[in-house]
Amino acid sequence: SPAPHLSFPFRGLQISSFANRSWTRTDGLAWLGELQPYTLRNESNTIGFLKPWSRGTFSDQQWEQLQHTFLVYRSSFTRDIWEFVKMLPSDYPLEIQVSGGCELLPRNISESFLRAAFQGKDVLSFQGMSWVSAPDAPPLIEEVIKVLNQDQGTKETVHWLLHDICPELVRGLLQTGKSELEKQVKPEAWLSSGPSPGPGRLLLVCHVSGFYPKPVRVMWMKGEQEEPGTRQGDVMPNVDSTWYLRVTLDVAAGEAAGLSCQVKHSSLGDQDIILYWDGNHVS
Ligand code: 7LP
Repeated sequence: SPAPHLSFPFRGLQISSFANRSWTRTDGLAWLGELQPYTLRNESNTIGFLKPWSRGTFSDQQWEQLQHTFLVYRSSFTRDIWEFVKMLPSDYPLEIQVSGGCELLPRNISESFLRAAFQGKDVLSFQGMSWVSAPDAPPLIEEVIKVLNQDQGTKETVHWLLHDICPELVRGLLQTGKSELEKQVKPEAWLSSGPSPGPGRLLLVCHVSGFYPKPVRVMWMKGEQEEPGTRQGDVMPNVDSTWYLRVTLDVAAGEAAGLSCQVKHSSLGDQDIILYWDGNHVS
């Protein structure tokens, strides 16, 4: 099995809650792949570095400038929304979520995005050099867009953050965080039976735990063939920042023997884990 292509999308997230005319808060956080290097809490005026490698290759002076940009943005954003709300027929509480980021692609290309959601629905995004409304955005968003598009300075700053700063930041983080980002931890796997799905039926359960990173493929097999009834659970976190998954199969009691559970994970290379159901797993 070919090693899955490692990709590390960078995503900055902003969560702003406006509870009523006087109570609001804005929190920010950022992810690189599965890891969270930054936080910017409402109570704080400094970007929190959550990893020893969070600085990347930027200088202290560059971080000062970025932090200043985000603090100005946070207070301007909050003031703008108070003003918009006065003009618009919308009522409290308001939730605004903004997400933006980038991903480095092969051939030195990078892809960036920025979009905002209002009350949980996408309403606008930044495309090229201007703000555009999302399909099915409420009409009031057109007014917001008109105002936003008149601010050339902000559009230039957004473009700079998305297309210059973001890819450069990620390039640095991939160097300074390399060992943690490329960490590989092998899963262990075991079989059990679950609650009987009905008379004469068995629920076979294949548990896979302790793996990192998250992508994994687990299948119930009959010989070389994947069993069509295989049901994947959700990948759940362990406390030690590894992952856990269970995959089940509902079979007639007489047909369980000879079935196997196959686990493919990047940490295993080509050495898939294969466990055979031998009838001794009945709980
Ligand atoms: C940085 C520029 O959120 C997500 C990162 C965006 C970084 C933008 C900035 O802070 C604000 C201040 O601009 C003024 O000073 C600048 C220099 O510091 C320039 O000179 C600029 O020309 C000058 O105007 C500016 O106030 C801006 O408008 C802040 C907010 C911009 C913004 N837009 C996207 C998200 C909006 C989502 C709204 C959705 C909504 C709104 C209302 C009801 C429902 C839904 N610029």
